[in-house]
Amino acid sequence: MSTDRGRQPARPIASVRTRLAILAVAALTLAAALALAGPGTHSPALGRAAAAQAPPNVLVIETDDQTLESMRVMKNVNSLIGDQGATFANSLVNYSLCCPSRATFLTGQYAHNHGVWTNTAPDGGFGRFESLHAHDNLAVWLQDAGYYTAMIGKYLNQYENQPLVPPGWSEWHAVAPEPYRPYNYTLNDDGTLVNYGQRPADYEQDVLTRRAVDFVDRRTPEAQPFFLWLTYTVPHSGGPYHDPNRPTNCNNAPKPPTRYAHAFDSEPLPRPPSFDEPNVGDKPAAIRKRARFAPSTVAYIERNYRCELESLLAVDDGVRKLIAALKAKGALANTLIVYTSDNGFFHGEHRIAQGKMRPYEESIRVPLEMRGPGIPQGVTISPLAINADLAPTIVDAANAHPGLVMDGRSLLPVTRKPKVDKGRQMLIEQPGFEAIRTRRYMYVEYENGERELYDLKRDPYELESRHRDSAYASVERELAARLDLLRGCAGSSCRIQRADPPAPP
Ligand SMILES: [Ca+2]
Repeated sequence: MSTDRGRQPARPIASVRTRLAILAVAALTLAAALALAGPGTHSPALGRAAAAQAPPNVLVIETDDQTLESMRVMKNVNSLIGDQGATFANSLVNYSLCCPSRATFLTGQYAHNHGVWTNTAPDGGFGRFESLHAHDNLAVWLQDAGYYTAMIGKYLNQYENQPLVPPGWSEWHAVAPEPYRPYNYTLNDDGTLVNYGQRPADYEQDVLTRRAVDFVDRRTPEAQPFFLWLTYTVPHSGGPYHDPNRPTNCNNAPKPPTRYAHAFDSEPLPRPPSFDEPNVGDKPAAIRKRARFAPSTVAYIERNYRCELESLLAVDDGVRKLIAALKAKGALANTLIVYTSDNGFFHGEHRIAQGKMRPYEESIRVPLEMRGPGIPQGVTISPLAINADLAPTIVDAANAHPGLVMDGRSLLPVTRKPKVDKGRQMLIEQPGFEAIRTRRYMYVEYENGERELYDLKRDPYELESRHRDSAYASVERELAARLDLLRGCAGSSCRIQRADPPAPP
């Protein structure tokens, strides 16, 4: 938990100024060339030069607790982002919990390096992040690189409008201190606290979309590129338990807008082989002690699942409106758009009715789709990605300079050449366990000495841990050695690539 680990020497301000000066000279040179070309003429070569030099806008849309499985209902996200760019089929998070995951987004670091260990003080939450990284995070780096930066939605847990606008943000629209209320919440507009009521038009996700569309409308005529982090708060559940608007069957569950009140009323709850897992003898005691589900528990999971999907349709509408706004302004082609979630969620797999913070796939896998300059259209990327890659990707696209040693890597090269990936070794960690996820295996070491090992190629639902299977002894030894290298890694030592150890016949 060293606080200065991974810290680079302070950036020389001159280098930022020099870079801005070079950009300005380049822009002037281009303007002069365009003036010589005369009005009405069009030079494809100059067009390419301008496109190559203009830093892209960056729009990151992040949901809260959204599973990969739920992406099947996000028709606009899939058709307007994934189909127009890259869909990452195997994207993970280092620590599947809101605040640590968002701290990773803002630093490009794994939890053991960024030091935000949970959602609440003293080891986590906004206060912990701010004390460690207030003046050195993605927003600050992008501002230094000449970007206009904005956050709309939920910021880090326990952010309660102190300070009214944190450093690094040119514009600020945070729902605080209670981000999960669909109605009757407060929005902090650049330091002015605005209270929203309980009319259908006050529905939080739609208000966030309106703020974001307004932002795009205002900022896209500007030459200055923008970075917008739009963080919706669904499908996370949240109070109040009784809302004035339909649907009442989603009280005490994620709350959809009235227009989607019953869109998934008859949607069946997915029941993969791991649902209410019949035999958990291979699993740690925390799972073994769980009883099979009572019918009332299954009904609860199903209702919650349906309300989640309905609430996500509000986000899907928002993405359609945002893309339309960018297109109308001619800014779509030069905007890097990223869609993701901060962590996954359980819906009954392995006898876990709800929640996250476990090493199983449902918890650590998240949606990740991106489109933008240089990203090929309609590609599916099977190599592993992780949330620590997002900051490096954005820094790469924006030509910014990170103040921290980042643990992830830019995803832009792998979208063009998936074969550059030789087998990434991802660290999954949180208090209580550390794990290594490779393309084929998941190996977990718990603090109390328990172990799990899954061969995901043969057992994608993680039904049978092989940690006591002698046929897998050499696989386990090798993964344990690799995990030893990763648990204290920083920067390049987190990015080792190895082929998977061979599985037994
Ligand atoms: Ca979350």
